[in-house]
Amino acid sequence: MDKSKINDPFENDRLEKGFGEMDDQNDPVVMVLGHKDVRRCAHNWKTYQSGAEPGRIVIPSEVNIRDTRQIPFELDPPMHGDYRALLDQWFKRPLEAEYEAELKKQISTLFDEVLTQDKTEVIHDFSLKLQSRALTLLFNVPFSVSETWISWGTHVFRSEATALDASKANILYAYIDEQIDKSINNPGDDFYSKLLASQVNGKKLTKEEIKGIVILTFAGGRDTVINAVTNSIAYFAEHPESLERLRKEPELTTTAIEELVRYFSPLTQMGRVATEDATVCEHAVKADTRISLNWASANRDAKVFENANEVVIDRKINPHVAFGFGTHNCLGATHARQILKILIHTLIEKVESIEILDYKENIEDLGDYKRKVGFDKINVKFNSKLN
Ligand code: EMZ
Repeated sequence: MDKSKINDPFENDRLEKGFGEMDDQNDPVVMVLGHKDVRRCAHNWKTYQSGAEPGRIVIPSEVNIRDTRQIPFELDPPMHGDYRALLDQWFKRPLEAEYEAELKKQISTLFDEVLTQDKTEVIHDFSLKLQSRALTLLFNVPFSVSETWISWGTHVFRSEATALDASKANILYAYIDEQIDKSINNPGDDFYSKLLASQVNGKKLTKEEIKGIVILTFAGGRDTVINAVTNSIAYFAEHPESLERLRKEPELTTTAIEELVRYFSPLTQMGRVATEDATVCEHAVKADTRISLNWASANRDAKVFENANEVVIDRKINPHVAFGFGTHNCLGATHARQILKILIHTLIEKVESIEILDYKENIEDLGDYKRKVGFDKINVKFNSKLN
């Protein structure tokens, strides 16, 4: 029953001192580990800023492979709010009935594909396809475009050989430039055209700003969604009793999703840069050094979550921070939650059981801390409900 488990390597340090330390390309990070402290620091955007050098608040830092500022997440208030207000409308579209119906169709078709197979490699043959195909709805572009996105693999900045892959990043940048130019010449109903026609504070967005928004849309919800989907499949493979419970009580789905997202915490942490000398958990943090808001650790804080290391699918009170906290909470959360909801509903409808055949874990290396975030590969057999 251990295959779907996600460890919590931060527990000791969270209990003993409340923070952890790691190096990242000679730019050290003080990780804030407790739920209360994470929320407090996330709130304090004046001292812990997001609008630092582009790429620096990401861990591993992307300063060497990216000059474009990702918007809105690498901006601070009040500018952040101005862009966020524009984007929020677009990113709430997954709640529309037509969008939901299309997503349902996509996920249903994908299940029909894998249910005929003796063996399915979930990452590449299920989750990556699901994520890329669903993204065509968010971009409002033709379904066929997803083929190109699938060919980029699970992360747009990382490859198997290297944690930061500049040549891979350049493929994405060139692609986005091309799509923006296409929409300039031939405007339509797609996301690029929408952004080109938008204004923030009475000014049209620049091409560079649009590029920053689009990079975030591609990169921010990619490996995170893929891991959330894959980890959910692994969890239901090992916990048929949870699948049965949801079959009987489908109204529990929303609660179950929040719990799975808390437990998996697909994005371990997000950085901030201190604008002044500060103190975190009695630990001095110098101006212009980094802290991180460790969502994964906060989500296992026993002061807040009873049985924090277990998936309790009917957990009643669940103030998790898996989608971040405060003004920067995840822009793609509505889309991600819809994906997981339809994934679970379709699973209930079509799948009897899932067997894990073999797998290789994906372990994030954070110096002293090794955290499983999901799988590099995992072969399963999906058994159809009609059999
Ligand atoms: C950045 C980040 C955003 C970063 C909410 O997270 O996700 C990472 O996967 C990307 O590499 O560039 O978009």
